[in-house]
Amino acid sequence: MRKKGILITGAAGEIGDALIRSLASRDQYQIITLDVRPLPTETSSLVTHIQGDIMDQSMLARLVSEYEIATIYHLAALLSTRAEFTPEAAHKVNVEGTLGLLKLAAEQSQWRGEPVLFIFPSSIAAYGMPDLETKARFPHVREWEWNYPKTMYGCNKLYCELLGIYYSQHFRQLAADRPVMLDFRGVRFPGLISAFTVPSGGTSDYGPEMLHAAAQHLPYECFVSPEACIPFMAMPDAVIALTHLANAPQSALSRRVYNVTSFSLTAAEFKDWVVKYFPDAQISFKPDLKRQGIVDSWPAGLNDNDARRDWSWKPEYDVQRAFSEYLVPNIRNRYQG
Ligand code: AKB
Repeated sequence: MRKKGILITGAAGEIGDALIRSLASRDQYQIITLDVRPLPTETSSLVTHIQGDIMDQSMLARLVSEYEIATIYHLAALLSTRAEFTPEAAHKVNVEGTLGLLKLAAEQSQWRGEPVLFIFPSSIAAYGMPDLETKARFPHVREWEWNYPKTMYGCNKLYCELLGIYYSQHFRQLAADRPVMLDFRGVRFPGLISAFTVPSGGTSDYGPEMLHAAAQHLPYECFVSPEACIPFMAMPDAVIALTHLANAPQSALSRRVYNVTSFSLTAAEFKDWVVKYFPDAQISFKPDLKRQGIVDSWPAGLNDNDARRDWSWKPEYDVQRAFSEYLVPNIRNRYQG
């Protein structure tokens, strides 16, 4: 008998950390995590961690021989800035890694006779606004608009959404009487801000970096201009989005990939919020052409009406509450400790 489990890939990253804490507190299934890195001690005691590469097919085969995977949260990815330095390596991890897991999930769905739930965090990087004037004219982009990503990471995310939809509709049947497909669901996240971890390799990182630097009394040079504007979300809301989408009845879903968002800020407004709580913060602006270009190509805001209607998505943290109740108290605690 295989043990039932939930698999989280890329578990040592920012979303992984928050998701493990949330699932471990209420899920009855065993949580199996996978990452090329070890997990921090605080979360490693909550799960069974496998240190390995999602590209390692024999490791994945061993995994499914031991566990019946009911749900996969596939978080592993090289983020937008890092992916621009090594685009082909990013393609390997982001696309080939996802393809391997989708195939595994599709096969497992047929063996189980029940769909494996495949939850995929996508990104605002799946969009590509052609210029700043168009970005200003479309402040709340819908899921099907401006799907012209400009980064390798954005191309990877958009394509993997399509692969997920493909695998949930077509798969070579292993047996004629078991035409069960996987259940693929994705969310397009804005820039995420955690009080407990600092991001690395992304382009929305300037927001959280500004805040974490200020809390440590460190000067910070922001790599985009004060006018640069994108949507953001506090990490607890990202976990709520993933778990609520996972728990939604399939009959309620009118699409497979949903926008979710919370608040949009320019880099100057982000700085103002940081300075409100850390008045001695030393934040200056020195735009990096390449990273500025990436942020300029992302929408200033998302329309998440479909998520709100279909599975009652609603962020708990607006900008005021995110700073005053989640970010600032926890970050202060972290660095004072
Ligand atoms: C990144 O900056 O690459 C990510 C994202 C917006 O998906 N945080």
